[in-house]
Amino acid sequence: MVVVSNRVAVATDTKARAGGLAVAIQDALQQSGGVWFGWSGKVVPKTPSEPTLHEAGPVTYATLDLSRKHYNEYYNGFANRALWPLFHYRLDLTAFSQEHYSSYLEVNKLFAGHLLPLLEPEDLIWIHDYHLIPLGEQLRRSGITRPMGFFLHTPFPALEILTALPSHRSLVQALCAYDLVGFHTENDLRAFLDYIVHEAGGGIMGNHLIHAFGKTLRVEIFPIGIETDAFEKGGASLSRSQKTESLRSHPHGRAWIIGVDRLDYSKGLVERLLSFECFLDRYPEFKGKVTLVQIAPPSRSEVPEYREIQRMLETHAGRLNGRFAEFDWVPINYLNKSYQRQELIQFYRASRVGLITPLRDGMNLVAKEYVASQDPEDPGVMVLSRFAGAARELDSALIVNPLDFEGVADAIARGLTMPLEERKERWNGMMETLRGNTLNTWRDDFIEALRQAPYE
Ligand code: GDG
Repeated sequence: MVVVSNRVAVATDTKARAGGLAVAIQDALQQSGGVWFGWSGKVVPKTPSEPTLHEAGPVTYATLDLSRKHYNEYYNGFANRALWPLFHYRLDLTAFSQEHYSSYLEVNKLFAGHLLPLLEPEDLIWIHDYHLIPLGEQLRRSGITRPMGFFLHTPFPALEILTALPSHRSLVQALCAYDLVGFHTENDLRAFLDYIVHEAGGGIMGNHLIHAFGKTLRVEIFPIGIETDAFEKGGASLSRSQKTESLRSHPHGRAWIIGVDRLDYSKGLVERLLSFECFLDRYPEFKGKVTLVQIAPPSRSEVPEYREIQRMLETHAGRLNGRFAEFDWVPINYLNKSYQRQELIQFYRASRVGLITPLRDGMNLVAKEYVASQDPEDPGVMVLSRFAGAARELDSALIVNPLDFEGVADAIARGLTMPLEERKERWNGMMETLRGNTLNTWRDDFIEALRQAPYE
């Protein structure tokens, strides 16, 4: 198997440090043998002529440094200032530049060129995410005919949004070079099919197959899961730890509300703080009793829109704390840094409410992690945005519209006062889903579908 993603988690990184997705991919590669190819994360003055290879048992990690120009134009530019906002329905933040688009294509071509010599005749090729959409097409142009799959981790936007991108047609045509394209939800798949039928003049053939741009391919939903077991066990083993105890014995009977998000405008963080302000106004009896802990590790800080969202969050957190805090209580703990996964599990488990309110999200793994970390005998309540892919599966959460601040405020209050029986019932419903569809199920289902290619 050959996996290509923008960033590669080389196995020298300990499993504790690597994210769940990285571990799932590493495990699959360990079983089948293969290559994981992508950007090293390093930026150098000039594009290097060869990738760096690192052998770990049956797996070869091949990473390429990016030149400063490519980093600025491909990564910060087209991927994160055009595709990311557009795919998250933020036309107002979408900055299209022909120059950045050319760099995006150039890097995809560069990756294809360096990947070719590493391919074996029977390889299955699995490419991840919006940074690398044209990679499959580039490989096909070099004569590669073997099965290639692509999974999109972000939402796929509605036709009217996507067509605002000048290069929309070539992008969708590139997607159709794959044998299998996977999305998180029905919504994303529907938007894609809408484009195929109404913009590309293609056809839906049934049985997950479509025909467009002279190619037949399979398109299907594969909702990503988490390592449910690890979060359940992690939560249970931590339940008697000192930290969880101290978090749980809220001073003065206070309850925690938790949010964990990369600092990204798609996560609805400013709107979340405004909803929390609305909650304190509408339900003053909770003043002094509830604290919102918002963990927001910085992300993509070389992109101006990310610096702006950080500035706005600091302003609002400071304003709200100034407005409501007492000498012995602050309403918001805004933590602009990252924590170890075990620590996150403790925060999840100790929090009465998980407040997960993205404005748009492919899936949102935090929502699943919050649920899986709960104490079965005393589970917390999740308030979840209808615009997170996770809301499709976790529909016994309290589903909200993150732009309706009063609605979110009411849901927070309902979560904080929900009787144990109802909390348990809702939690059990969600756990059934999370146990049935884990990260490994997602990975294995995708690979199984890819094995059946080509579909011509
Ligand atoms: C993209 C899509 C889709 C966060 N802070 C810390 C930390 N995290 C971990 C969480 C979770 C992961 O990062 C974030 O995953 P999300 O799914 O919530 O969001 P994105 O990063 O935007 O992911 C998303 C996902 O891809 C998978 O397809 O669900 O829609 O946007 O696992 O726990 N982990 C640690 N410390 C932190 O401070 N250790």
